[in-house]
Amino acid sequence: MSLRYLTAGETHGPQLTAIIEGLPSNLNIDFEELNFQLHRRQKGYGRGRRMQIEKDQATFVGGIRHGYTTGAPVALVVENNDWKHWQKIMNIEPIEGSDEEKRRVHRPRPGHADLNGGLKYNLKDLRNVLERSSARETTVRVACGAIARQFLAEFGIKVAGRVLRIGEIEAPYRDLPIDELIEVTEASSVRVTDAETEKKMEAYIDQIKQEGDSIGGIVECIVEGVPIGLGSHVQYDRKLDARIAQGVMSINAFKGVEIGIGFEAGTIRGSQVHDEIMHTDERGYHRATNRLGGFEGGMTNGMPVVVRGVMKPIPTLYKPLQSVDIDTKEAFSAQVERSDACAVPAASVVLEHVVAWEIAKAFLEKFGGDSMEEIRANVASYQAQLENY
Ligand code: EPS
Repeated sequence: MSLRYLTAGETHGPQLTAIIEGLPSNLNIDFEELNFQLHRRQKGYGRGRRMQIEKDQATFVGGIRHGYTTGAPVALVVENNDWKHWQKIMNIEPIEGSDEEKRRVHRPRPGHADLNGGLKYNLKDLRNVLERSSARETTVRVACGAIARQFLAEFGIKVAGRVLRIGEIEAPYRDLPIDELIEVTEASSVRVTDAETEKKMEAYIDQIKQEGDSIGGIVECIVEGVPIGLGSHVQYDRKLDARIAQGVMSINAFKGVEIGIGFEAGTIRGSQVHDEIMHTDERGYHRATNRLGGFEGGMTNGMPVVVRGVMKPIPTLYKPLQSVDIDTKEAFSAQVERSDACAVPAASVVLEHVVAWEIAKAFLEKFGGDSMEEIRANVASYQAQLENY
């Protein structure tokens, strides 16, 4: 059975819940490290007031005993502190009260799921759509990804992320060793690698916020230590780069994904794109460059996996956009809602965890076993096969 998870929960409901199926037994879970990843997602310059209310922590309610997975489904919850302000509005049982008291939403925000979801599910209160479509859900996706990340770390695989652009401000690209990249971006309020860009981005976000607007950007994830041969060329749904692309596109507000140089590959010649093959006793087969971002034929080639994604500006704006009231069909200017002016640094953390998840899933498909011991033995045997090739 392949690794999978499902999530449930609303942004202003009591909690978010995830069930993970397919983890091997005897994986040691570092709870502090997992909560640190949740904390990283909450940070970043440009976040709104909600992040001051939440202190995300995962509580495990199944599948782990004395710090180790048992092979059973892992169930976890992250509570929403903000729920205490929303108990009546989000009540599960029917309650008496006016539309206002229930904070019924009848004015869809352009760029959100509100209108499509309302029409599709025949819901006259668009809150039923927006509560679930909120990016709050990425909290538990990061929790699941953080477990994938700990699994990958057992095999020397490391994951890093960074912000490449926020609106008009592009960060200079610094090629840093992965540990340094992790350290430097962690110290930055906008997850970039230099202080000058950080200052420029902060000032830019302030300006955007002051103007009642929001801004998106481009983020990158790098995964190092991935073995050759995860994914497969033989079937469309086994190509790992394609599965990563799907994962990335499912992150709230993401509108595009690139592997390696991505779209630039359509603007330059083949001789400038493809990575030449080398071999040394020390490194075995490797590539002279890594323009293809660690993938050829839908399979990893042993070079770092490099994935980029673009996030559109958050659609909840203080500056109103034109929309139509679903009760009256009359035009109105969307109402003001609490929001983040910029969530790009947080999105970079989400990207890391979504990519880590897909890689862990493919890793388990290749080296699958029911326990960590069985997987380790399978990895060792494959490594011996590569060495004798
Ligand atoms: C979000 C709206 C804001 C964000 C939220 C995503 O929440 P609220 O409606 O409560 O102000 O803070 O993000 C999170 C809560 C989070 O944990 O990232 C949206 O509409 O997508």
